[in-house]
Amino acid sequence: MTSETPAFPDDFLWGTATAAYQVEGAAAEDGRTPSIWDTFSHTPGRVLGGDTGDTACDHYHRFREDVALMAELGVDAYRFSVSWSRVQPTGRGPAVQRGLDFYRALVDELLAHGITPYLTLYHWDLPQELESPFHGGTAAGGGWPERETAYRFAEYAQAVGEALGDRVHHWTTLNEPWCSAFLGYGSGVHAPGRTEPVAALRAAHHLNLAHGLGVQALRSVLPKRAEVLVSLNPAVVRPRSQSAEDVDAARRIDALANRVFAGPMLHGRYDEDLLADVRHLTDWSFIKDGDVETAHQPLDGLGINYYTPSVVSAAPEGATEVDRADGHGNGTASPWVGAERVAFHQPPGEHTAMGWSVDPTGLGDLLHRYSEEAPGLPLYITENGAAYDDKPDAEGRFHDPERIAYLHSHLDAVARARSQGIDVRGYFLWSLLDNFEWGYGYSRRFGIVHVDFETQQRTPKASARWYAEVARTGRLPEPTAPALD
Ligand code: IFM
Repeated sequence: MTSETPAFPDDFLWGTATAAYQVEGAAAEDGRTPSIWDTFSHTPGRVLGGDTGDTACDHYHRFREDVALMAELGVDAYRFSVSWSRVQPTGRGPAVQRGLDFYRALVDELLAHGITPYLTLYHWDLPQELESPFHGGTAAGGGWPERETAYRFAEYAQAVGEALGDRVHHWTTLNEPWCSAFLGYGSGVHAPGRTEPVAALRAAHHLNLAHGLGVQALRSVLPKRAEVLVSLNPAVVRPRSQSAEDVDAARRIDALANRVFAGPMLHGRYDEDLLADVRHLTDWSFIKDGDVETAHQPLDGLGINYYTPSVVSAAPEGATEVDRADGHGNGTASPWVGAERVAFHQPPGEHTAMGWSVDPTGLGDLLHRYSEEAPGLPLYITENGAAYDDKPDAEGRFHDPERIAYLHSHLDAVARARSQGIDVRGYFLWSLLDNFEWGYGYSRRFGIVHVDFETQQRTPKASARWYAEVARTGRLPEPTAPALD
């Protein structure tokens, strides 16, 4: 029998999270121009069911209702992202007031309800103008594989910092740069949908550079007390066996999933084995003198997004098809550039509607790993949660016991890591609302609040009530669904 979950301290931060393209809608309002996700989702065959973020949860118009929902839950913080092309429609130049007004109003509404804003600058929605300009703009384009995009990001960071720095004190540069680089330019299951291995590596480097330049830009305009983070989605990579081949497969994936970002950002270096693994693809000459030093900026916290671990092995000799059960969409190209002959295996046991195995030990492992890798750096879980196929009962209520069990087991792992001395300061549940789940459209529901995408009606699920109790008491109630009215 396991011991009782340790309690969380009073100052532990309880939050919920969303991202601009997944919830805002209002895609063409108030001067916003398309991002790469608008273009991608409007391209037939890219997103399940042809779904787009045109309307999403209509958060742009309903944010006051959504903030009121958060206030009812009693959460301390809201993690949201800014749509770059709402603020800088051409991806460059001075910020547009109408775009900023929305975020200012959102932040003021949060503050009025005692909810602390955690602002993420980039959650995957690059202005289309910076990828392949189609508004007759002057941008060179090329997206993240091009160095210029990192400079554009720094300019954007500074503009948003100047506009909102008086009221937002918690900033995140990038969310999950691995997805931007390797799903966007490697497997192509995310926007902009390119399948160019070298471009994916170049993108990874320029995201590292953008992060560093972005931190510098923010620090130059924000008050001293402001905190700057980055949110990574480190993979928990487990070899299927202890054979030398499988252990090496895990090492390769660890390099491409984790160390490619944590190396420069946290340690100011790219590891030799990572560089060597893909030397047949690139000589890495796009890394210029001083880049890794720029990427290595002092941070006030590390955001960790965790959902599921990966089990890998070396692909058997002679196999023509490599198992791509890596939980990242059904693309035929591999996101694991230079490590295409690594097979991914579905761990046994329970799975969420994403097909991701439920394994809270992975979260504990990550917390231990990063507290050792980055001693002294406070950790935040900036995303964790689960998609399930929630259906209403006869009265229209949503009972989601699997999600409650998922949250319970993962929060238990966080509490135990804390009790072992790991400095985890907050937890942001993904997600406040059912929303646009990228290549899966609206078919996967991560919210603790159900959204009817026809009527935009919000209905808190049983998990919302359960989480409210966690946030109120700092303790984990039994993982049984609370009664719904
Ligand atoms: O919905 C996404 C989010 O945008 C980034 N992290 C993973 C979530 C679930 O797939």
